[in-house]
Amino acid sequence: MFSTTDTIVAIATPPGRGGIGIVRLSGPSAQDISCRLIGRGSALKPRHATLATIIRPGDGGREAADPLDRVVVTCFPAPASYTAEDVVEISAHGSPVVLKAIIALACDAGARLAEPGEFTLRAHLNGRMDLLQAEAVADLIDAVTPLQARTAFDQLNGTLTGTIAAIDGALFDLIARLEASIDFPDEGYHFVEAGTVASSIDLILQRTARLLADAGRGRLLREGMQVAIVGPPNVGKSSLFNALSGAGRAIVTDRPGTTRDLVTETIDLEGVRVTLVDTAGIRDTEDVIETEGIARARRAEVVADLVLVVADRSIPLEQQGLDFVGEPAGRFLRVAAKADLPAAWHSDESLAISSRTGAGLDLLRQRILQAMDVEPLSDRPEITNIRHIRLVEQADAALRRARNAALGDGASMPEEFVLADLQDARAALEEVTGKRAPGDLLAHIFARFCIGK
Ligand SMILES: Nc1nc2c(ncn2[C@@H]2O[C@H](COP(=O)(O)OP(=O)(O)O)[C@@H](O)[C@H]2O)c(=O)[nH]1
Ligand SMILES: [Mg+2]
Repeated sequence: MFSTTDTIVAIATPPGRGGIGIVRLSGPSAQDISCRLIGRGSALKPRHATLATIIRPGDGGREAADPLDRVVVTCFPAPASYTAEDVVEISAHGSPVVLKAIIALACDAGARLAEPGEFTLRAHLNGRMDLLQAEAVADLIDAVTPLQARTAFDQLNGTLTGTIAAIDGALFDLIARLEASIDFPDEGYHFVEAGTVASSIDLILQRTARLLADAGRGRLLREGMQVAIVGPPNVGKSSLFNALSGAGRAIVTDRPGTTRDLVTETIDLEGVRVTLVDTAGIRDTEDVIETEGIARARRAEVVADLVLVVADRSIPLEQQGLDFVGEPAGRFLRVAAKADLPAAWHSDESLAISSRTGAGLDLLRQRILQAMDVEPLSDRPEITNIRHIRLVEQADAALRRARNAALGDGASMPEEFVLADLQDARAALEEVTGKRAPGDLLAHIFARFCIGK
């Protein structure tokens, strides 16, 4: 991918202004470069906060050297650092101008701008963390709900790594015994009997099954779900959006056709990250902007995990072009809005709510979770990332094939077939942790990171 022998630098804190902004360097020259920035002759004391001044060097002529900022410099010598290389963190005042100037000075002194995720990539390549832990770093940073953060931290902490390692270890053991049987057929004894192989595989299958049992929940927890609010104009969609998100993001007026673009807001629904999408009311219109808004609304409806179809309960349904007859299909939930006003219709298949009084909103939140098949996410699923889930499913399928081959026709077990399937299962598991990773996998995964991670 990119060179791992040079020294990289990036702003590690988020864009914008703050009390503190951190510039991070990693690589063989990290200490030298930072000492040059602060005009220090002697080495920095490891893991010690050192107060220093960043000096912008003069050009020896008209421009004199001048101080840039007062900073705290901390050096983490290899290998006890995030990347397992020499790392220096410079905590400056959190001003983008100051931080960019420090980056420029570091580059003048021989550092290179880090690529997205390059610090974590180095941590992985240097054996500090496996691939799934590196992915958990990104998940932890991206977490929106506390539960998402906790599951990501579990993975970073090594829970899933441990589970995978245990399965891999059992596989390794079984493969070794089978290989011995094949390699020494004349020794006069079998290292494993056919029946034993099948039952050993069953034990391993129990572990993959346990892991996969939680996968659906885990995936939902990690990825969250998208809920689109659709319906005719002026029925109270934007008001419902604001009530559920607790923010006044969407404009509410009594004029139909107010919402013309998609408005989204992410909320925490019992630990699940839900992205609410408010849409333009669907109607015939000549207005080009509104027409585009309606096209976007239709697309949002198609991609959403769940669609709230909203109607105004104080106006006859026919006038709104909706019928609400029969059970709604799985992905749709009917909402009868403005329940605080006198009702013009009633439907058992819809949920009455009022954004004005808040009536029915708690029930609606529950219905949203129910519709998505989410039991309360009180305990933490071990596996959440679709890449990991697919690979464990592959391993599980290979194990099943191996077991069937082992059971084959009893006496004559085709050991080679069993072995090949067991090797496939191992390969899949090793791709989860990155022990075995196809060429472009790392590039693909780390491209998701931001610069400075
Ligand atoms: N009485 C009452 N009026 C509401 C309620 N929700 C929305 N409205 C009013 O209905 C009008 C349209 O609301 P809005 O949320 O913009 O509807 P949208 O066009 O579907 O997004 C506004 O005048 C709101 O004040 C409600 O729960 N009760
Ligand atoms: Mg609206």
